[in-house]
Amino acid sequence: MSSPPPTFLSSPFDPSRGRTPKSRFTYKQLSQLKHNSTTTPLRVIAHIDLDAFYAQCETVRLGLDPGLPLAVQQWQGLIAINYPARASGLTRHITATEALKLCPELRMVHVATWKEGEETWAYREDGERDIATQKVSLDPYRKESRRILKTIKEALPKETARVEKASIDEVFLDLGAHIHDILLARYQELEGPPPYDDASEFLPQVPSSVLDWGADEVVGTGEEDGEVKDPDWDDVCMGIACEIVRHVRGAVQEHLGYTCSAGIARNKMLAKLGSGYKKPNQQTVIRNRAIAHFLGEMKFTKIRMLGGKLGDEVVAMFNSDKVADLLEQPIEQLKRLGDDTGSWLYSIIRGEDTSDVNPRTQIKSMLSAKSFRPAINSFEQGVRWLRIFVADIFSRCVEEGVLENKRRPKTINLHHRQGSQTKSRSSPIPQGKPFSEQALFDLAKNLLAHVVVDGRAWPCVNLSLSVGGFEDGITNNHGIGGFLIRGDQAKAVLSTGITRSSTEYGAPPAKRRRTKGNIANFFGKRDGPKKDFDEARMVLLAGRRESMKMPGMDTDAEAEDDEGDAFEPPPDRHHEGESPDTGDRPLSPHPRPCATLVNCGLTFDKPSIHHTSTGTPPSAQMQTNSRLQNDMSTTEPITESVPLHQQTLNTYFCAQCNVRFPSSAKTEHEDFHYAMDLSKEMRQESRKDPAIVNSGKNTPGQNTAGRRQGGLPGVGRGASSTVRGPGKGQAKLRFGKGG
Ligand code: DCP
Ligand code: CA
Repeated sequence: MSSPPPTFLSSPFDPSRGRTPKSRFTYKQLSQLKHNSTTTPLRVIAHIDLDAFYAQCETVRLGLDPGLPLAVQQWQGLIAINYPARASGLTRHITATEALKLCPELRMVHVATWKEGEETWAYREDGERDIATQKVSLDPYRKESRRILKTIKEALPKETARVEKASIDEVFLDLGAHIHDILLARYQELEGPPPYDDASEFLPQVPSSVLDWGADEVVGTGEEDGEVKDPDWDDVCMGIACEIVRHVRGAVQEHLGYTCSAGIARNKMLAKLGSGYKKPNQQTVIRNRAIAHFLGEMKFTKIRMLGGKLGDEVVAMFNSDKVADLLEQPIEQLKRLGDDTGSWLYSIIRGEDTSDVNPRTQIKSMLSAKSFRPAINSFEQGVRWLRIFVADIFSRCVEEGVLENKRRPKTINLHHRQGSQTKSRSSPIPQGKPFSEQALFDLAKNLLAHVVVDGRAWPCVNLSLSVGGFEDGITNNHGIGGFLIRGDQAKAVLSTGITRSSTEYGAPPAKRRRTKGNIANFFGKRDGPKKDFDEARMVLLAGRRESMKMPGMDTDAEAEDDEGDAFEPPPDRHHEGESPDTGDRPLSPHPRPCATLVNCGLTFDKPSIHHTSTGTPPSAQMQTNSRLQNDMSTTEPITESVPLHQQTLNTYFCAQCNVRFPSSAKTEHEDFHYAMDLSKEMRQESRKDPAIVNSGKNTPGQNTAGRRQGGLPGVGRGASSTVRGPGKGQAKLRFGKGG
């Protein structure tokens, strides 16, 4: 497909095009380049991708010869393999043992791990590693990723650089504005003004007939006379881009010792295909004149977004994975995939993509997760893992500048997977007080306690913690406002901001189950669960007592300021359907949470959690598992669900909830009611606690509202009754929208 560096010959005078030969491009299109327009045909995007990234990180860190085979190991698997090792036939995901057989001289470096009780991750010797008690840390690679990004930015002029971090080892560059500056400096004839001051006038012809592509891989046109045609300004732009990218890659190698590959083309889709075309340490340019040829020979499953389910669907529908075959399909045929998907596909296989290079490189969320083999079985074990997750996340937050209050997350989310069911709990992170590891840990523990108290928490096969909603911090919050609780902070302080979502059956509550003996007997039969439940319950109770002692709790005037967001439910991606996935997920197995849910004692921020409804798009019905952007953790919580049709089989009816459940969930559901009743007791108990008894100004109506609205036992609106009476500000402290 590729051809030797082309040599362009000057075109002779072309009478068919008027007196003076002109470019195909206009002054307007040239000026659009300056503004990084996504539609100008002169646009140039580069995609830079580090070669065997983690492997290079280890080679650089250990000062090894990059010519020697090296692989990065994660437990028994290999997650990155350098090119010398690939030459021996090693591929990702073969086991370490298999790799050594293929390449006996292979150097394997195990990723760093977090270990409970230690303040940071560490590289450990073979004997010190334990999959059961440790978790992988990608911090060293994130750190290198940041250095590389910084170097790339520094290699570009500040005024025109437009860099998007696409993943831990990839960036996109929109080179338009930079190229525009270079063009005007090199070719004075482009300066303008355009003839007759008309921006739609064509540019003069390119004066040179030869473009120097250096050692770059130049994708050919596939036409015999493809290279005979004169270069136009789009070719010149590509040539300049090649120079820029060569310089950037050189800087990364020179300053940091990393090699990378790059693709240069008119949009992101093509640039990304280009960077993977020749590796390692090479750059490939796909000129506009070569696009059709380049794509025509390609499998469309290599195109971004077509590598997964959608690609499989297209293959199945058209019985081919070749772009060339799809090009023959009229748009109407492609629209069998849906109007929007069909139109998108029609354009993308023709090399059209106007997606923007988005320079926003700030982290939006962070995730720390672990899959357990074997599963874990107690609250205590879960809490130990939370310690590790919190240490991991907190150290990343520190790098984000939380201690200087530059940025801080607003929400904390816990995902817990038991069998095929995933439960999620989230709560706001108090914004007015210092962000500390302990505070984060307490919130995390509280979320897990909620999961446990809800019942059916063990055995747990996957646990993950994430923080999200990063916002720029307020550097001076030491004024009076800093000591007042308001909005999200108030919610978290009250421990009532916990939002719940899960694929578990049922939830609802109401009356005490009386038939199975007393509490001690019930749990006495199952020693573990009882202990577990008690521990979780203590955490919730202690957390709540603590929160009641928060300064500012008895302030009502200030709460008035926060009219807008006081006690709004926290953002919860599981409720907002942020996932890009649509259409192909099964429906949530949730029965509609019953209206009495919030009367169950253990109450929730939102009275309604998940409604199963066929009238809304699946993406909105499902608690989805959005990819956490800019977070490169390899593990993500998985949400599973049971198709709706299965819900009607073998069911039993819970009169307390007025909801039908699968028979298999009956015992659990009864336990659930039981747990709810226990929580109710907790609430009553806590009301007797002087630390949280209100100052006497709340009205009976408030307590009722508290139960109705949700929150921890005895807290919620009832807790706001510990705040001095329903003053002016108090009237605005409402829970959620759920009424
Ligand atoms: N990675 C991982 N698991 C995967 C894919 C990637 O842990 N399934 C990690 C290891 C890689 C890094 O992400 O080094 C970047 O992924 P790439 O797909 O870019 O692969 P490499 O950079 O290793 O190789 P290449 O030279 O092909 O880009
Ligand atoms: Ca890579």
